[in-house]
Amino acid sequence: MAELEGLEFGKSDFVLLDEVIMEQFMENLKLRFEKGRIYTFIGEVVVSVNPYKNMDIYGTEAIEAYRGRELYENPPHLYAVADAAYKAMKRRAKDTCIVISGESGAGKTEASKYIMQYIAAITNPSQRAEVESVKNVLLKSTCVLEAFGNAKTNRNDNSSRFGKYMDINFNFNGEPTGGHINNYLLEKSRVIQQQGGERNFHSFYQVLRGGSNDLLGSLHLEKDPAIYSYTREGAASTTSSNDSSNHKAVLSALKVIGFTAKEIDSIYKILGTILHLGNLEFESDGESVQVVGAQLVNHIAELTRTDPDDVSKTLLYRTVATGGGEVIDKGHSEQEASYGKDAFAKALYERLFGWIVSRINTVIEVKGYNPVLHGKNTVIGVLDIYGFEIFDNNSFEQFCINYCNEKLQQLFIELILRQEQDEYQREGITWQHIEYFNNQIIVDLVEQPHKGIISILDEACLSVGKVTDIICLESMDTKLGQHPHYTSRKLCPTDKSMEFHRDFRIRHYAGDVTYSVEGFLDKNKDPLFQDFKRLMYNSEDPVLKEMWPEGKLRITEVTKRPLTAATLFKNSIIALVDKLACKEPYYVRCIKPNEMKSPVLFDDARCHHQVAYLGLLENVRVRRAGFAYRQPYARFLQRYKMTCEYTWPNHLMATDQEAVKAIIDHHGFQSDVAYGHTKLFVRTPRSLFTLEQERAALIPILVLFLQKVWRGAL
Ligand code: AD9
Ligand code: MG
Repeated sequence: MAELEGLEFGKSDFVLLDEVIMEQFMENLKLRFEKGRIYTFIGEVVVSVNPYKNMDIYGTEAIEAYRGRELYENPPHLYAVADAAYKAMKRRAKDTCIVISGESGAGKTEASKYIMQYIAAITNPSQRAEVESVKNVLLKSTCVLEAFGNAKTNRNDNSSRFGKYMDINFNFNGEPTGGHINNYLLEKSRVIQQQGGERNFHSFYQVLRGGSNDLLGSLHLEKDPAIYSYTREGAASTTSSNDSSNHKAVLSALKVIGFTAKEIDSIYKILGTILHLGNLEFESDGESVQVVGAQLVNHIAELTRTDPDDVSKTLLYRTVATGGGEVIDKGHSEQEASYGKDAFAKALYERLFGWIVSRINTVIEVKGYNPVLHGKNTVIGVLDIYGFEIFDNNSFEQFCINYCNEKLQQLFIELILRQEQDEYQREGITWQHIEYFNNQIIVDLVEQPHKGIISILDEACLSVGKVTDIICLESMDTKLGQHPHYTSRKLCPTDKSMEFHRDFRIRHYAGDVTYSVEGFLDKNKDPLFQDFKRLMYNSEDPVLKEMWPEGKLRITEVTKRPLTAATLFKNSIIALVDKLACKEPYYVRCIKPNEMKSPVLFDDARCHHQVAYLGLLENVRVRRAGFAYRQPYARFLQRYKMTCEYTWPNHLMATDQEAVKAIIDHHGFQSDVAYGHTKLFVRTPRSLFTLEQERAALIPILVLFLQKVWRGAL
């Protein structure tokens, strides 16, 4: 429970609500938002409302106020939760994690940055150079990954288009010794196409608008993003950040992290290649297909350090192995060639992104660690992943993103309950189970082997013969038609809001989303002609070559069918959840106050909806139905001993627990508490209010008394 702020700011912890009902929850949330109090606790969970304006609550002074303090000693803040995770890790040698969730634009990425900044600020007081360097790389990596992995969407100007989980490793002294970043499914379809009003990844606009004339000259690029097919849609849309100055920041961050000049050069050459690929066109004379504009092919060959003839050939032909083991070149149709180059552009970007992440990982990985010499190495994990999203047109990417959010919601429910149950069990206290909506049913709808949507998609992708998106949808309709969270227009003809034969709808925990099935199979299969892989593997640029190791296989050697995109994603998210589940979790639940990015608008209905689906009310109930407040005996005694004559200034009892019991008995709170092995548990906040009020009233009297003692008046 946080230190009581003035009542005009509302309740700083939702467990202090008089009644745990939606009206009171919303009233408190709104009041606090309007008063500029964007954070509120539910016990150890921080509920955060995006302020959409700069707040004067971060930085050195604030960090100092939270450093090493207990949660209830300061107003709610991200720093408080970061400190709690850090303290638990340090004091109890526990691996902890901070999971930041909420829908797109709710403030997760900003929160993760403040948390990282806090952890960096409170560690390494002796400024050891190697620790400083690890911290610096961790902080700078954010800037680079945002440039390459974020983009403007219609929900958020700086939307994360990849999931990020960062482990920070600490030595027994609590100093960071390294880290590791896992990235999850980059939304690579954005490289070639964006919805109206959206942009491609920031990196493209940054290099075009901020790159020096020399750099752009060497890449054969012009400054204007409208010239390039892949950046045209977003060329006119503005974001709150400045592409040109961000380019310089990214360049400097790359250098600080330790990317060599050659590597940086390769990164920009790949961006240039992608932009040129976007402008390639093909024409057919009825017999064969040609590239329009040989100049672009030359640019691509130059930037990728490959032979122009090889580039042309790869764009226009594919090598196929015949049944007899023969290898022939088969010419593409115009459509195939165009499809092939788009797939190549997407793959180039995805590989680039993956390579950047792994390159950062090699710099920050813990080196020379020896558990015998260095003691237990502990970890704080920070998860910032793309939030739940609903667009006008939702495709395969939204399906994956929303499935991932279902999994995280599952984890929240389980961990929050499990954590409580564990604590009561550990402390020898009995408690009553609380009902909550378990979204496992939706998780199963998506991921269940043989029956779930991913399985059905995979089956369609792997079957021989032409299976279209529509045929796949029919299969889903047949198999899932009865599922309470699945609807198709075909099965529910009265629902006019869906297309008759193209859409299906999932009733997600956070709302209904209608997905257009068009493109699902292709995105799931994610094909790329082998010839592109071989072209890249044969590049003279060692960086590029390193990104395409499987290009060394000859066509006859490629036999294994790769896993589909959805299955790969599912496996990675299951692994992520396992990783999180074995750590002590800390939660930040972000809420988006409105759709207009306004700092003053609290849209009641939108906020109400988020509070409901995030299960925040249940969270308060769980926290309260058990015990709203718990504290180790020594700390409780320290704070309230002045309210009881038997404990002030010191007690004579055998244990702190007995002294605490004396305070509780003195106030008549016996029926409101339970005694654990190491902590006191208080059921309702009222008893605590009384103690707090009494303490507040006593402090001035005590101060006066002490002053008199010092002056010798007594
Ligand atoms: V997404 O799922 O990646 O699309 P996020 O990450 O939840 O989303 P983000 O952190 O990017 O949202 O926040 C969106 C915007 O809100 C930021 O670009 C800021 O302009 C604004 N924001 C969020 N949090 C804060 C804050 N604590 N202070 C000021 C904020 N502005
Ligand atoms: Mg984000």
